[in-house]
Amino acid sequence: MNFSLEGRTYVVMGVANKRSIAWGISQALHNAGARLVFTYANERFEKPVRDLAATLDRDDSLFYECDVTDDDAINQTFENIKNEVGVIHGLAHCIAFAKREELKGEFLNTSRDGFALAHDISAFSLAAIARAAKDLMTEGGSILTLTYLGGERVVENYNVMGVAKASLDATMRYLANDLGKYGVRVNAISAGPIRTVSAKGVGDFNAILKEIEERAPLRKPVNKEEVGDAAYFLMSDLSRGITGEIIHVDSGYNILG
Ligand code: N5H
Repeated sequence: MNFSLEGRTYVVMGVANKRSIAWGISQALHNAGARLVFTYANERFEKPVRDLAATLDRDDSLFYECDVTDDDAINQTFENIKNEVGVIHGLAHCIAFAKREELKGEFLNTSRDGFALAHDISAFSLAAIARAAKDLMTEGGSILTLTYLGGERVVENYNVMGVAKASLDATMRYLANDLGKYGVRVNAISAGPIRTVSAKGVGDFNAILKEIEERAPLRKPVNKEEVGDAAYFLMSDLSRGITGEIIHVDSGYNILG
């Protein structure tokens, strides 16, 4: 069995900075020998992504802007990737968005357009991307998305993003069912709280981490390297029997009542 990812190419969508879980995933896949293709939402993220990729000891990474709210942009991006590399072996979807003002207070106050926007970017985009990426996965593949416990149960302040994650989880399972016959697996990692750009502006993040330190079975928050290693497992042949699954990389926090 092949533990190495040498000779394989993986698309990573959603690196924002060095703290990003997407960057932890990129590093783990790179260390396993993979070639990486990065996509970013708009030009604001181009330089940070290129600068981070430049720290990797290989120079064949590729970079594409991809606005996931735009079907034409998605199709064009994967057309470009196809023309450049031909085949991809996996994709990490590390993309979510909700209006900052709807990530506090009561879910009850969620707006119609805020609900639609959160679902469009955080859940539907996985389906749109899977459809475009499937044609490049001619040797089978592994699609991975990032979810959070707030999609399974109520987590204070997560609000519309929790509802979008529930949709993402179901989207992941339906895609796993559709794509299994092509040898393409689709899974999610449910990471514990990590201080990323997503968590920026979350007032009581210290309190959230303290709760993990006191109550999670492993008594410590997880880091992006731990998520990266689980992603490597899901991208490798070691996980060849797993699809439609949510793997919690959260120090065991989700088992608590
Ligand atoms: C219960 C919590 C704390 C509440 C935090 C919710 C975080 C939700 C994630 C979304 C993706 C954050 C988000 O959309 C922020 C935007 O409104 C503003 N930020 C941006 O526009 C920046 C510049 C760009 C880069 O961000 C995006 N997304 O495009 C959950 C926490 C304990 C765990 C957590 C932080 C979960 C998570 O889903 O990230």
